[in-house]
Amino acid sequence: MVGRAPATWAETAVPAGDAVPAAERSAAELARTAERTAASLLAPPTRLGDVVPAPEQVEPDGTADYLLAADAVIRVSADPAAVAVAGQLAALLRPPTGYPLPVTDTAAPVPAGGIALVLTDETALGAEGYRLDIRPDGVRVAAGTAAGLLHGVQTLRQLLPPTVESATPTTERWVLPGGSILDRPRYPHRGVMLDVARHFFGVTDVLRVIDHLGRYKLNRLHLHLTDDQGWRIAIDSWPRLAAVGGAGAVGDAPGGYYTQADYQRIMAYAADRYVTVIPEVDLPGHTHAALTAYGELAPDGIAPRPYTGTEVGFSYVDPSNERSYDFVADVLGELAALTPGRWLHIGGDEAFKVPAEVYAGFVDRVQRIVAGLGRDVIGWHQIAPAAHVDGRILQWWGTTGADPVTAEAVRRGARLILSPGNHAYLDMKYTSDTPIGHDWAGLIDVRRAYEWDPASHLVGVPAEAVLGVEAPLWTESVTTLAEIEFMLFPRLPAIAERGWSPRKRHDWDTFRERLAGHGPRWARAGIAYHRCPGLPWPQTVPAPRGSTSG
Ligand code: TNX
Repeated sequence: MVGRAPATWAETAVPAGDAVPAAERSAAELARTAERTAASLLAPPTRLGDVVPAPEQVEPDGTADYLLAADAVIRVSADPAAVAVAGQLAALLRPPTGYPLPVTDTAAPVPAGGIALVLTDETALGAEGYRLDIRPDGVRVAAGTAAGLLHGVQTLRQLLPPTVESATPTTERWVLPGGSILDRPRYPHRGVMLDVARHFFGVTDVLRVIDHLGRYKLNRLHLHLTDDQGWRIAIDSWPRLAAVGGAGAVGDAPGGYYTQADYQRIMAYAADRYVTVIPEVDLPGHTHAALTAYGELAPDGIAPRPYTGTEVGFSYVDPSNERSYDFVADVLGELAALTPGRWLHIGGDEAFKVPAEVYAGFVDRVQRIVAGLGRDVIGWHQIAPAAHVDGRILQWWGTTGADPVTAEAVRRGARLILSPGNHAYLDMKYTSDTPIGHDWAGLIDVRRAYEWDPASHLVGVPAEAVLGVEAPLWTESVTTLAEIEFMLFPRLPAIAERGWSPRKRHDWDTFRERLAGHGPRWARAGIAYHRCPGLPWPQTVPAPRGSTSG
């Protein structure tokens, strides 16, 4: 058994080391000890309740810590999806520990020793829940699904010392705090939107964002694939969309687009991590890039020059032209064929130049095209006035907390994803001196990202209509992966906790402590997080790449 860690990390003394006098140790051993000492000083011992998002139930047992040994085995139920999750656990733990951690699928009913991932028929755990038991003689993650097992694995990762984020072997006592966790999500939809249209981000950047979602148990990646400045997905039946419409971006930035093979790589990577990708083709507005490629869709029939500014609301495909519906059907048809998930997002925001009735008629037709493809439609809340179709979802991005038209659409059967601009828009600046970002929806510091309740946010909308939360990152001013990370961290985990944890577990005072404790993990993982003022960041962490001090 492993001794209990001190109550606060400020009390952590430099480890006494083992019994061998320093003079007798090899230089390599000393170096390793020094590294371990530094690592221990950088991070407090992790407690069972230090998880973000906060688990539903946490029962620490100070007598039951588990020490991961060099010869530990990962045992897993003989199910291909569960075995794949065990492989992901091994892939997370092998680099920092240097341990072999073989995966074996000879799971006994109550496996002894090592880490066991067990599929159970415990229905209370639902589609994504898990139960975690940490005892001196072994660790057990149980879930009804492989997705639940993976969430349990992410919790385990957070409970190990921050050096678990190292890419190379580190000398460390790989201790997990003893006790039990029972955990299930509050909402089924917990997402991030990435705008790859204003600035283009390549496949590897998107895969890294998917990893970030996984850390915080988010399960939807909404890709904003098209906008005035760029069209980012190859469509075989309309090849100039990407070839011509994808050439530019905001300002002088290079354009780009995903080939269908690129897109499928993203789909496969996301699927392996139980993240569903929701592709968005923004219609009928935000379509200038498409019009540069196919002038026949423009109201005046003339292809405009590319647009590299950041104004909105000026472009639209012509709703009175039948070719526009061929275009929509072809594009959405190809996307549906490439996308395993159940949803297609049709945008619908800021079509300021299309009269309301014409707009509603256009959205009606596009919704029927989506239904004809066997998918459920999502649109920004501006599509509310259009007819109801089964499974219709509106994404609220307003800042007022009240909208009778959206509430009425909900009464007609629509459900809601909440992305309130004044809490969940991660393109907003943290403070007025944040170097990138907008402020039209206000300044959003971590506390503002955290303190709102999805269930009661929108007046006239019952809690049962809310499917979950989503944090959009528009990229007019975001140009690199480091800038993406700067805007996401530390606010994304705040939104994740809103979406995952039960209402009763939301608490700013404990959240800010838990969150700041993740700083050393992000630093180790090379995440360019924003060390924003107001959080109790451990002071000794070296400033991470690309972050500002605070
Ligand atoms: C509004 S929110 C937009 C986007 C901009 C964003 C900037 C929404 C559905 N449309 O086109 O990028 O503001 O914050």
